[in-house]
Amino acid sequence: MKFSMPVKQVAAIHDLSGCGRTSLAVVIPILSTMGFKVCPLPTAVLSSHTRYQGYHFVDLTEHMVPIIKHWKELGLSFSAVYSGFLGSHKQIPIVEEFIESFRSDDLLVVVDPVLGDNGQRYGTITEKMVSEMKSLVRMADVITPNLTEASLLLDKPYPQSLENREIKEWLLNLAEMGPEIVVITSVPDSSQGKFSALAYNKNDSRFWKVPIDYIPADYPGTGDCFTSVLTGALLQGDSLPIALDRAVHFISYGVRATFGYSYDQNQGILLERVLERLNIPIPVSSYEILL
Ligand code: PXL
Repeated sequence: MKFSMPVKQVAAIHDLSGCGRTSLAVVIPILSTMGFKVCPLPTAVLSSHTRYQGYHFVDLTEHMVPIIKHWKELGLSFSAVYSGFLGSHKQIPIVEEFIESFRSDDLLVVVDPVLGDNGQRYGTITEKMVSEMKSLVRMADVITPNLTEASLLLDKPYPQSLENREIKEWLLNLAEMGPEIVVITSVPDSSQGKFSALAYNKNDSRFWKVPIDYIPADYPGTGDCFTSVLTGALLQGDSLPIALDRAVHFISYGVRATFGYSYDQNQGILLERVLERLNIPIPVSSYEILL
């Protein structure tokens, strides 16, 4: 007998960090709240994310293949594969093989090429990881680099600001690498004080932009929260601009809910305070089409 699957399943390929709200610690609650079952394939276990000093890091590369083998034996299938922080460049071919072996017509492949932020690579990210990540993004339907990661993938210097014309070129260049949908987050506007998330959809050749007011705080894990909401929204059937809108406004709300406290920013946004907002009808919509 073939079992029915009342809830869509997402394979989430990320690390598990015990302190700070990043990776699986935010991916699972967000996607669960949005109605999806998450099957975590952990890439590493860390005492905390890498922005804290002195973190303990356990690379799980050698455990991934046996885990995947067991999943195959169990007959698992997925509506989406969503990868993020990887523990070693040796995991890239494993993730590629995973995607190939779970491919189906309606599998959504989301790759967040987690490499760095604010113009810097994260502590464990090597040059080899950057070059291998260029190969993984080819297999994705959707990629969501921040501006630092986009510059690493395109071998361009990290820019202080970008004109719309330039950011469109970056989006097109990334789409040429393979993905149908490219989203770049944390893009400073040339007009001061604003940041935006921008997206390009190769299918209809349209560009989208959702601006956001700048708040002078830097919370780790917001990229993971962003891509989790975007993935959940796309799985729920939202259009790209609405999914982008929901992801940006969720982060913005989370940052505002957190910013008023005197608080260790490395703990990330107070996700527990804002999760339920994921289930209210779209409260704000501020997307623009870039012509
Ligand atoms: O949020 C991205 C991320 C994921 N995983 C680990 C990290 C970071 C960012 O700092 O250190 C371990």
